[in-house]
Amino acid sequence: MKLNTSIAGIDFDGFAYNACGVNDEILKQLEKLGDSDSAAILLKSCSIEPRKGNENPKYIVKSNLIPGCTLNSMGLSNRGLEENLSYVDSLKTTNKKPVIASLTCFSKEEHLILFKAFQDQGKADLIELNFSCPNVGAHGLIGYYPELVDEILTQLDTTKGNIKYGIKLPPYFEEWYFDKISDIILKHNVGFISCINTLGNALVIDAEKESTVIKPNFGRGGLGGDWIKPIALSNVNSFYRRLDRKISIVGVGGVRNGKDAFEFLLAGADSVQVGSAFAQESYPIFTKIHNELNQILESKGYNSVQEAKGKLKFL
Ligand code: RRO
Repeated sequence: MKLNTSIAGIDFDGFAYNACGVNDEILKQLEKLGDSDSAAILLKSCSIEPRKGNENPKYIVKSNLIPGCTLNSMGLSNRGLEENLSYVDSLKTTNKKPVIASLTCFSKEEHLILFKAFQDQGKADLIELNFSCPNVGAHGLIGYYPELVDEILTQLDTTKGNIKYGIKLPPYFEEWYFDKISDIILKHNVGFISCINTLGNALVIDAEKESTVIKPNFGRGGLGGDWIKPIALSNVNSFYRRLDRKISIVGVGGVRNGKDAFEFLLAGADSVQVGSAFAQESYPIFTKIHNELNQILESKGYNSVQEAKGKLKFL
């Protein structure tokens, strides 16, 4: 069975692709994604200027202290706007897969400049605005300030090009956030949402060494992987019930196998991104997830991902 889907009107040949921030900072890694079974190529969030990011150690990929999870405080390391524009250009000449640019910022103005640059270039298939980086101070988490989300989306000039955009959201835990953010999404021309980003400011302690495990920010960073899947599923479904099928939903958080992907599909996702499991299991993870999801759908008598979407039963 084909696991094809579509996000904001762009066709995807598969259901799973890389989550932002994992093996997507330089062209060589992005080209490898092109050669893999990843359904798309998502670039690392970029700022206008290149950034080295935080001090090492800043990324725990595998540890018995957090089995199945990762902890990062990369601090938005990226090669900057010019380099990322050239990556998109190069990937679009060598690849058929959708290429997704990701933008992040320290100010509203930076978001508007970055957005305009990718719109003017006109080569990326989609643009993901990262409103949820947990590692760059209070201002990084735009998603927790609905008025600021509304303001940025109001000021984006979407008339110049026709690239659809979406927003990457932080995990929410309160009903009013889902109501408020959904209203804003429906009010603007948002094509998709990706939820969730890592769980911010998590502290992992090595009891034996009586120490933190990463250096930045008093040892705190974004937690990803197995432990955050229930929160990601709840965010996907909370938006799915409010967005009235008008907006594509990309589920991210703890997807490591076909069953995880199927759970996100039941919750209402149109596709999934794979972060921690991709960091831990590398490029074959996409083939594995697609094969397993295929088997599950076939065994349950579904003929496409669309047939199973949002079919979660409530007790
Ligand atoms: O670079 C990072 O520290 C980072 C980003 Br931009 C993000 O969106 N999420 C994350 O966990 N780390």
